[in-house]
Amino acid sequence: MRRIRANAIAILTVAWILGTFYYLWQDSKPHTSPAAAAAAQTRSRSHGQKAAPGRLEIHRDDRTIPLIVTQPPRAEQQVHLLGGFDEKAYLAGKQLKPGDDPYREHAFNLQESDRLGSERAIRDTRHYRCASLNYDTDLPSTSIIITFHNEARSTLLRTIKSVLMRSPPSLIQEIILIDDFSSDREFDCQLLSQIPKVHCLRNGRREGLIRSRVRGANTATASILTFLDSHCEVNTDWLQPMIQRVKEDHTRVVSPIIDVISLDNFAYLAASADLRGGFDWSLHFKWEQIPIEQKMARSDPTQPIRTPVIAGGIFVMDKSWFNHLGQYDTHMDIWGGENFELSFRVWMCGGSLEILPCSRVGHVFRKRHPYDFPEGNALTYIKNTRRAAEVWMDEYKQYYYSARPSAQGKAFGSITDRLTLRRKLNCKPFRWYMENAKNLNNSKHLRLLYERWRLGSPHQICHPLIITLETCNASKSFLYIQVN
Ligand SMILES: [Mn+2]
Repeated sequence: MRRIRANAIAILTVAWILGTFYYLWQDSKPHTSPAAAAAAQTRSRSHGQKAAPGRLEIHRDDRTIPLIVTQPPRAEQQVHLLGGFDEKAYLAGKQLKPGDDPYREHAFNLQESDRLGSERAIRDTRHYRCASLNYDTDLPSTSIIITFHNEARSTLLRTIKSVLMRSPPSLIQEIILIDDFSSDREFDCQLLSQIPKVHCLRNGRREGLIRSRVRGANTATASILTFLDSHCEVNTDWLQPMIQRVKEDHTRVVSPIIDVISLDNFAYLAASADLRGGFDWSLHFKWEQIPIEQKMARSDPTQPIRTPVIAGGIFVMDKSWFNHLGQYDTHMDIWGGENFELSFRVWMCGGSLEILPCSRVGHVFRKRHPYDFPEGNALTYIKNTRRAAEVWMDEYKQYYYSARPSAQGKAFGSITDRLTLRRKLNCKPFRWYMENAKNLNNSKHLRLLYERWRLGSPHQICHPLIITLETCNASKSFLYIQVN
């Protein structure tokens, strides 16, 4: 009898252990299921590069604070926040006409955005422990830089107002708007400049995100730069964690967890706190699960998550560090690829990248770019990513070209200046980025894979950092990367 009971206990224990391992293994797999891929696609910055994602699936974290973030400001606060700016007149100046397709101009439901108004209560999506963290009382202030091109008035104003409502006023030195030559919007800049702390610059021709941001950074007067997209809503205490980390170490470049604002009904949805930035060899940004070892080592959910790349739309960086590292590659056009160039450069030239789980900013993720690329969407993306690959990826650029054969022979301009910069800054090789910034050596698993590759294992392992399930077709491979 006793033996039977002991056997039963042993069997149950083994089953429990196997179950636990299966659960962890499932959890650490890259996005392979359509639902996970759809969620990843929704969160990815590749607005409209691929087919539309399916059902929106967001990890809802029950441990977050189920509270409303803010009460709408009272009338006297409203005056204080917006000064002489006439919000009603501004919003009424450009409205959807009856019968117009609400998605046509902005690739999100404009009718719903307009209906919401400029301030609303949203859910505090942070882990509950974030609310009890303390930050220095003497944090330096920041210049917020927002570039826009034909942005809807209601989303742009909501971005600006959420910053004013949910940041300690002493931390906001100024909000710099750069109107990137929006069509028939000559007056937007003039009107928005009436809001206290807001300055607006308008480009005389279409420059794109990259040169517009550099223009904004050059006029910024604070020692810390905060780049923000033009269709966001910042959440409670979004700014303090980021400024604190940059104040402690000016070489850190930090970004928030980017929550999802539904493009259909503008619902504010919590994003998973277990993701970091990644990419495939064709240089498409992807969200990926934090590696299992790193996940298991995380005992405190408020701790920063080191990330190989950032999504690029929202981040905080010390201004002198931004300038020291060569700002941006200003020969990149319109949008795309600049986040890889910046991420590689930061890691390889002595800095680091982090996602801070206690900072949350909502963003409207879209399925397509609502604006035109003068040179065409694909050509611009190729030019920009090719510049990033040629300057930073050394011998690894061959993987980029095999994943994106159409990039061969496409013009990408001169990279002499950027190569000179790389030499001047004495940046490490891309191999170092792959092996150290992603910490190959600390992973037994990857070391094993490396050995198998070195000994000539066929098919599955094309390279220690590229693992495929089928053949060594680079376009189907994914990068197995990690940072501890
Ligand atoms: Mn965006």
